[in-house]
Amino acid sequence: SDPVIKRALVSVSDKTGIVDFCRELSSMGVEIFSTGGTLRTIQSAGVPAASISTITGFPEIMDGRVKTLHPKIHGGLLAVRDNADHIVQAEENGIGFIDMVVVNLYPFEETVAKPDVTFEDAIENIDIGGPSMLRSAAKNNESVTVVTDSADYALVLEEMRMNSGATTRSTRLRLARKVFELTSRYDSAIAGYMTGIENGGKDSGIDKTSLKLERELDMRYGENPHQQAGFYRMNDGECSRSFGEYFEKLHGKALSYNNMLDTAAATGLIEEFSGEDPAVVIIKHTNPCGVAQASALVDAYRKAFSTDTQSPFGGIIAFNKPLDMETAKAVDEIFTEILIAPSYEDGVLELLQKKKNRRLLLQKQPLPKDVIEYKSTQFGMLVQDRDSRIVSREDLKVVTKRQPSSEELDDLMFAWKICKHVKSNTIVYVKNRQTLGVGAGQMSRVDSAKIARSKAAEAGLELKGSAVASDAFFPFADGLLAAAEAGASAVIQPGGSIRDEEVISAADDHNLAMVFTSMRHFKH
Ligand code: 93A
Repeated sequence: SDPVIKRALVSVSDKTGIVDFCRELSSMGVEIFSTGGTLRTIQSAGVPAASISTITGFPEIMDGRVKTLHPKIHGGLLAVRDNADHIVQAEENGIGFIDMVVVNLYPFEETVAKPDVTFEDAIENIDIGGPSMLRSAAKNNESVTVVTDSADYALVLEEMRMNSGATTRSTRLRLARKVFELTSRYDSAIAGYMTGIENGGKDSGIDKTSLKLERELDMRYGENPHQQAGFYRMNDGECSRSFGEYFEKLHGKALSYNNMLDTAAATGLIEEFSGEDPAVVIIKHTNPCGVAQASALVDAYRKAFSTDTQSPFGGIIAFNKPLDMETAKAVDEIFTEILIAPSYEDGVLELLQKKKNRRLLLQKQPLPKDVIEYKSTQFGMLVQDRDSRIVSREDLKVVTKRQPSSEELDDLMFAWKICKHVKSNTIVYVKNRQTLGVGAGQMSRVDSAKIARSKAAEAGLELKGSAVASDAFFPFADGLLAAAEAGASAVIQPGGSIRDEEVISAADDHNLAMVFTSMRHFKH
C-alpha cells in the first residue's frame, strides 16, 4: 500500500505557497525538516519545523554550498523500504526514512538573464544539493513523493487527505517524471550559459527553447514529387509562428513546398525596404533575379524585371507597397507563381484572379526579426539566431582614398541589402537602385562575379559606374580587379582578409571607392 508520509524535507528558493503547504502537512502529522532560509520562513509563520542539521548532525557549511549533501539525507531518501539489507544498514547508520521532498532550485536562469550578471554570481546559482535531493527522491518514487512545483501543492494535499496521509503511485510517478524534466532543463541552461562564456561571453539563449510543431498545411509533395511534405506551425517557447499569422491566401491553389521557401525568401528581402520608396523583388529558387526601387511601384517592377527577363517566369514577386492597377497589368504579362503584397488596390484582385494557377498572398504583418532559425541535417538540427542585422550607413568604413559619392552610397546600401539575401558566394552589381547582375551560389567568388557580369551583358545593362557588393571579403585583389574592369566604381564588402591592404591599394589604383561593413552575410 502507499506509504504514509511521516517526514518531509523542505528546501525552496521560491517560497511561494510554502508556508500554507507546510502548515497543512504539519496538521496531518508530518514532521518537517528544512534548510536555513526556508526554515526561518516556515518557523516565523508559526509552523513547527526543525533544522536539517538535526538529521545530519552537521552544520550548513561553505556559504551554504553544503547543507543537504549528506548520507543521512540521501540514505533516507534512497533506501528501498522493503529491502531487508537496506533496512539493517539504515538502522546501523542511524538513517531515518524521508518520505517527501519539497524543493525548488536556485534561480539559475533568472540570474543569468540579468544583463549585469557576473560569472561568480552565475556559478553560485548552480544548485547542487537541490537537484541531488530531487533526483534521489524521484529515483525512489515508489516510496517517496517529490514536489518541485508549487502548482502541485494543492493536489498533493488533497490526495493525502483522501488517502490517509499517503499519495498515490501514479502521482508519485508523474511528480518524479517532472523532476527529471526539470533537472535536464536546468542542466542544459547551465551548459548553454557556459557555452556562451566559451564563445566570448554571449549567452546564446538558444538552449532554452523547446520546439513544438503542429501540422498547419498539407502539401502535395516536397521539393520533388517523390518526396512527401507538410508545413508545421511552431512554437519554440520564444514565439509562435505560423503561415496564417503572417499571410492570407486570397487566390490560387495550395502552396507547394518550394512556394513556402520562395515566399520566405521574397518576404525577407522585400522587408529590407519597408517604409522606403516603392520596391519590387523577383525571386526564383530562393535567389533574387531582379530587385529595384523607384518612386513609382510600376517603375520599380520594370527595372527589377529588366535585370533578367527570362528567370522571372514562374517566379515569385513581392512588393513593399499596395499593388496598384498599373503595376498589376505589367506583372500580368508573364506567368508568376506567387504575388505577395501588403494590400491590393481596387480592381487588382479581379484582374489577377483570372489566372487560375497564380497564388495571391496578402502579407498581414511584418515577419518577426529576432527569431531563432532551425535547419535540419540527416544527423541533427542546427539552431542559430536569424541573420537579422545589417549595417547602417553610419557604420560603413571608407577604406579607400576616394570617398563614395552620395549616389554611390545609396547604391552600395541597396546592393548590400540584396547581397545578404543571396546564396553564397554572392556578387551583386547595382546602379540607380536597380540590380544589373546577380551572381549566386557559386563555389568560387570569382565565378559568381563572372556570372553577375555576364547576366548584365545578356540583359544589355551597362556596368560602368555601378556599385558592387560581395557577401564576404575578397581574399585576393583579383576579384576586386575583375569588378573594376567590369566597370564598377564603388565596392561594399565586409573586409577582414589578411590581404585587405593589397585589396585596398588595388582599389586605390583604379580610383574605386570602397567601404567595409565588418559584417559578413554567408547564406547556405
Ligand atoms: O548550495 S547547494 O547546492 N548545496 C546544498 O547542499 C543544498 N541543499 C539545498 N544548494 C542546496 N539547496 C538549495 O537551497 C535548494 O535547492 C533550495 O533552492 C535552496 C534553499 O535554501 P534556503 O532554505 O536557505 O533558502
